[in-house]
Amino acid sequence: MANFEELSKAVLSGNDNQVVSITKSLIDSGTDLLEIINQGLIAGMDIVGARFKRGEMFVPEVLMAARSMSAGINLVKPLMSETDIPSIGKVLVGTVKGDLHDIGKNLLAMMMEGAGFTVINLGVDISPEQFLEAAKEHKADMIAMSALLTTTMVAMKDTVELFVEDGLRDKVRIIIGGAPISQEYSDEIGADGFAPDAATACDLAKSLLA
Ligand code: B1M
Repeated sequence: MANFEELSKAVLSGNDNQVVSITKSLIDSGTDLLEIINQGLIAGMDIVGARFKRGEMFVPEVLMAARSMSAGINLVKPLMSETDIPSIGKVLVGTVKGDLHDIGKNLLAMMMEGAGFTVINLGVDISPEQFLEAAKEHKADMIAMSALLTTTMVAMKDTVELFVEDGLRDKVRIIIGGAPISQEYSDEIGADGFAPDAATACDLAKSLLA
């Protein structure tokens, strides 16, 4: 019978077909659905996150692993009721206004999903007003903003300010990242934190929502 270790190894190697067939076999054998997610699929992505942080895995491999994990999650999720699906918190992910770079942002969204967050990927060129509206609409616990240009990173400051003006700042954690971003900048604009990479962002988000 298929086991969790085989499933996490299949995620680690980004093998969609294997992930799908092992997940199906676990479902068919009556394995607890939450255990398939936590001990197989997310466990695999945890290893991916740790290896990526240590520089032992690279962006394309991480994207493949995340995609294969999603293939497994997509089989399990429809069989669970909304309340049975575990979530550490709801996070809106987006690239800021004027900025079209989405590779790092998509990596972040996939890794956060793999870490157990409910992720809504808003896309690119997201204005402060769009972040605010989406935070209200989805009752988000956190927004994670990405910026790759020195000319667009200022939109992060505008977004934090808009959340303050609207009175929502105390209810929503805000984390930021991207090539030109630093902890110093995060402190300067009053965000809750900065992460240099997607795996560290997952740890930061977990610590802020714990
Ligand atoms: Co652009 N670009 N680009 N580009 N581009 C850079 C960023 C640049 C550094 C290249 C250079 O000049 N050396 C430069 C910025 C200079 C600056 O501002 N300091 C630049 C420029 C100038 C531009 C244009 C203005 C070029 C032009 O048209 N004259 C233009 C702007 C368009 C716009 O956005 N309005 C532009 C366009 C493009 C393409 C469309 C061609 C393409 C984007 C395609 C796409 O995203 N779909 C592109 C690309 C590919 C790059 C480079 C080469 C690669 C970026 C990337 O995807 N890296 C980039 C140079 C470089 O970085 N070496 C460059 C891989 C990705 C995984 O890394 O996004 O950094 P990254 O994400 C990392 C971390 O930063 C972090 O996690 C990831 C790793 O785990 N992270 C977060 C990211 N977001 C996070 C959010 C978090 C936490 C961590 O939240 C908590």
